Amino acid sequence: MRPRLGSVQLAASAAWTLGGNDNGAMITAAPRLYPHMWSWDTAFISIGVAHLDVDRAVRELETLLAAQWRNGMLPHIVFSEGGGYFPGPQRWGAAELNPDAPDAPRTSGICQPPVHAIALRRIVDVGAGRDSVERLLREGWPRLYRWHEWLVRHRDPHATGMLAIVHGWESGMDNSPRWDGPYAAVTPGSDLPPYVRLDRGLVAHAAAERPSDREYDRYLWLIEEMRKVRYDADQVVRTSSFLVGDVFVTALFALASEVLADLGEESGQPTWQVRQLRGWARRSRAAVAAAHDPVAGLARDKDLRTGSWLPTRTIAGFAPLLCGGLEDAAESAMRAVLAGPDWAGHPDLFAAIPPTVSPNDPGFRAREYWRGPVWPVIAWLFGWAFERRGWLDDAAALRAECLRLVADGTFAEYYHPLTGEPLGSRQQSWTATVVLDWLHTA
Ligand code: 2M8
Repeated sequence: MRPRLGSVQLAASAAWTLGGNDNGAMITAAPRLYPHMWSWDTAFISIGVAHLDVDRAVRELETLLAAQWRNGMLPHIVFSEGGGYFPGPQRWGAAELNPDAPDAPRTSGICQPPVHAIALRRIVDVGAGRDSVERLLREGWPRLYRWHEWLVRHRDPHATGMLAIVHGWESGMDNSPRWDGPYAAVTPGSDLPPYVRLDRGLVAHAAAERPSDREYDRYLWLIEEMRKVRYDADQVVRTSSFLVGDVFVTALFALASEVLADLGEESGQPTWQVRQLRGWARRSRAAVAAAHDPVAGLARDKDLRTGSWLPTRTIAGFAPLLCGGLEDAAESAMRAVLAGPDWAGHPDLFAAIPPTVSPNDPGFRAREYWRGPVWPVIAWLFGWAFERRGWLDDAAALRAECLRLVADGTFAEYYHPLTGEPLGSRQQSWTATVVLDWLHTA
């Protein structure tokens, strides 16, 4: 029988989890598997921490922003002093190879989805008027603006508004079947330096729950390709054997640019920058709408190396619901698909939450990382966007189902969609923090 904590116990246990992951300098993504700061994890972490201690939430975002590269990129990992994760700073070699990378703290050389403006919004709403929040708006907003500008400048190679990623890790959905096609064209060279994975020893059933060694070879090979061009942003886009227009990242960018524009307007940031953000949001929203496949009813990524649309059906196909932009009929149809028997309404689900891949899909793997399990943090994003779009009943239903899923208090990295079994890492910070946000905003 699964334990089921009440809300007070659940909130206390989430706060305790975060305390345990706090190494003094940062709240790490997870205690054993991820003992460093991950870019989009930190955005979600600061959202939940805002309900416990606004000043600490501000500090988390500030710590991440302080590691911003001089060219504007927000790196996907900010390394803590400790080791315990591969690939670590030596393998990336970012500071040695690129003058824009900070020497301290050490960082990786790629980025992650731009959800940080959403975190700033929540922090401002929870802690408006506090000195720390005012400081974050004054000093953090321009940094976030530069981050968005970096994405437009370097990651929109065809100037369509569709943002490109150069590594599956940049999507945050590492081994999603979305990337199987593009990764098939990545051929690790014989000069791939040897390596030892650390993640396999840290997850109970690594063979079933983590990406395969074959996948890791490709992940590591892409880093070698980037090292060869010294992480020069434009050269990376020209030379990487993986270059994909990511519809989910693009939708998040459109949404976050709109949110950042609102915050800029409210806090007296330069009008031209606010206007520019709205323009970027408009363009990326249009790119997301253009990626909609009217036959399948979902939006697609695009392999920018081959020019082909990628028809793989995953949770990312619902990206237009995050940022809007579809015609009414297409949007209603998409909402019906999300609630229907292939997704959140699948009769065998433990809770009515859309999994990363539909259980009806031949590629569905209930335990395997981004190939089937449920990620509470992704559900949080949809819920947050639904609320913003006025779909309050949908948002409330999703929140209730998520709280049922996580009521065991393990704050797993992800969950088995059919049994609710916790999988991957335990005491994962972003799971604890979205739970806190759900409990505090109910
Ligand atoms: C996972 O990604 C890292 C690589 O960045 C890994 O598997 O080692 C993903 O779930 C990613 O979205 C997340 O940010 C990170 C830390 O939680 O773990």
